[in-house]
Amino acid sequence: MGRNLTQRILADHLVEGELVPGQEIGIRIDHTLLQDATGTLALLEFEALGLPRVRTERSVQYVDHNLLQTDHKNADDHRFLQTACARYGLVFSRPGNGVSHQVHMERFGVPGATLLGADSHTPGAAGVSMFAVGAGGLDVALAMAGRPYFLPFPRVLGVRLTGRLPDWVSAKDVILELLRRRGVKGCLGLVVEYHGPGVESLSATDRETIGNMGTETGATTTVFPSDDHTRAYLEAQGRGGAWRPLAADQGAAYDEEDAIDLARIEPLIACPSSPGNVVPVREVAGIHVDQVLVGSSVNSSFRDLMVVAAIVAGRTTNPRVSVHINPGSRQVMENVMVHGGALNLLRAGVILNEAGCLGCIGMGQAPGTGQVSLRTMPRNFPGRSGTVGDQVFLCSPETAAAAALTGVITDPRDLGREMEYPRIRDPEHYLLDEGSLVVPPEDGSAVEIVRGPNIQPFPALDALPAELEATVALRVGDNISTDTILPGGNRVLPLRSNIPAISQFVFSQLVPDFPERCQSAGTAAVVGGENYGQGSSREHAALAPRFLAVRVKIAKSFARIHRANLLNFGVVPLTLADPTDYERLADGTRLVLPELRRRIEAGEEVIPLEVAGATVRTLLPLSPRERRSLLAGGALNAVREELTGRLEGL
Ligand code: MIC
Repeated sequence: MGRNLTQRILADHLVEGELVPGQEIGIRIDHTLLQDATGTLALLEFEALGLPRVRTERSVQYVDHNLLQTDHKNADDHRFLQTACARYGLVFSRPGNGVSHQVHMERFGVPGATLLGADSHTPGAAGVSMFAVGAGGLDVALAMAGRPYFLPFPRVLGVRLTGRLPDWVSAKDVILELLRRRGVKGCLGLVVEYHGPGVESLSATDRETIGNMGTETGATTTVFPSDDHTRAYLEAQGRGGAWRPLAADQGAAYDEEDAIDLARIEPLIACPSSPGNVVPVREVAGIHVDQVLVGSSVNSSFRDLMVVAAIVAGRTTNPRVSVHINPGSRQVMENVMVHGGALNLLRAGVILNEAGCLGCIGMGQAPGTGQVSLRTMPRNFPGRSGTVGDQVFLCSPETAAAAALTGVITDPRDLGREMEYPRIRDPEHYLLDEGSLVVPPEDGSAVEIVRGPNIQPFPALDALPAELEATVALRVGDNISTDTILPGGNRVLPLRSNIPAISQFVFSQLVPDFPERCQSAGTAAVVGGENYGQGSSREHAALAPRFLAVRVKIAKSFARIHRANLLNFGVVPLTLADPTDYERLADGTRLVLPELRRRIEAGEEVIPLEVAGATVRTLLPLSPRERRSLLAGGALNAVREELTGRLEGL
């Protein structure tokens, strides 16, 4: 039987393991990307490996998160990143040049190549048919060192697309439809591969939208075929030579199947405070809106901005709504200017911001108390906007533009009574801008890396002890995101290169005294429900608690990237064999894990916990590589041990 496209790309990049679902495989990584909020730590980790230069085809460091310069910290980090890039051979994308996802697709994306990014929305590069996966910074640092990326060989969900999107409905509604059907953990362990006749009606940036936000379904990544749209996009980017056609083999099979008739999709919206809380826009129409944000991580392409510009052209946005545009890249903005969009937006009262993540990660643009914010971004987890008790809805640029005009949530199809739907065509040739991409020198060995006081060394992590005794410092519920474990936002993000300082914010949204609880516990545990750690790839959500002495996390189930990050930093991720045992593990419960080290060394997968005279069964399925990392106290220790004496062999 033929292979689907996911299997073809993975087979092409396989360096370890076998293509058997569930088995761990190692794949060769062609490109890596870092952004500044994850990149400082990742570069410190890369540095700890002691290599002179990255060993990938292409590694890029973007500066898109920590853009506000309210004191020395972000500027310190940017200088560190720029000098480290010159030293180790990464391209440096300067602040203001744009969001990693958008710029990478524009300037570097290659169909069929693998991309590992320290940002969970990396799968946006599905827009140019990359196999693009989000991971913790340490995994990306190891890929930069030329090591494979390890993942369980995924099951593939084939989504057959038919039909064509109606007027006023766009790519965001397609991914919202998948989220409506499957929720935030419906695609855990799956790669979502789109195929079928409907694919050809979606442009490269439409596919980027679907891939980027596909992360919110829990999927490992999203894959699209490479076709004439892909070629047209790459040619318009002046990179037609990078194109090659790619598709599943004839008659390829999928592990699971779904189908979407694009013609039947209607405008959808994710309500507060989960991307999985999706309803038709008409069901919430009429709710007053205070803020509209278009752009950032997703829906920040030329088409997305131009459709808003066309809708508001010649009108004034509602005076009680603050309307912002965050372009995906400087190049996008330049093209919007050339095609007249910027003037329409400005004259309508829209605020044009620099290209970057901004409000998407709470870096500015926080809504006021009790205010409703409509955003085209991929996430609306509680408090992520920077405002406690926030009311953030996620929708398409069309729905956002309609609310910007009317001041209330509005089904954009209602605008059709007064105007024709503006179908935006991508330019045949974009105005290109590579001026903010700093290419590293051939030999960077003499470059001095500049470390301001905000750059603290990577903390030392000890190996797993023979036995663990811990106290439950906090028990939380289902679907806890990494935004809740360790917030983003303007106050916390600038501390990403300073683990002692950032650790003071762990669980600060839920309890004010988490660090003190850990201190009095000596060794601490955290207990979670289903899908613990969903959302961002930030490895700080594993490392900062570890720094506070959290050595064990026990949950009903874990999100993919967070589980990998826990193992990377030597935190034991135990899954409850019987989910009802969750009730026994309240705050303050004392736990003993007898002979933990011996059991893991022996490959035992059932780990008993002694709790108040009873035994709770937990599960710890590990690959040999994960086992080594956990025993060593983290992947960096394990790799260092492996490298000792054989650095050249890497
Ligand atoms: C996000 O959308 O949560 C982020 C900000 O892009 C993160 C990365 C981070 O926490 O820095 C992500 O998704 O990985």
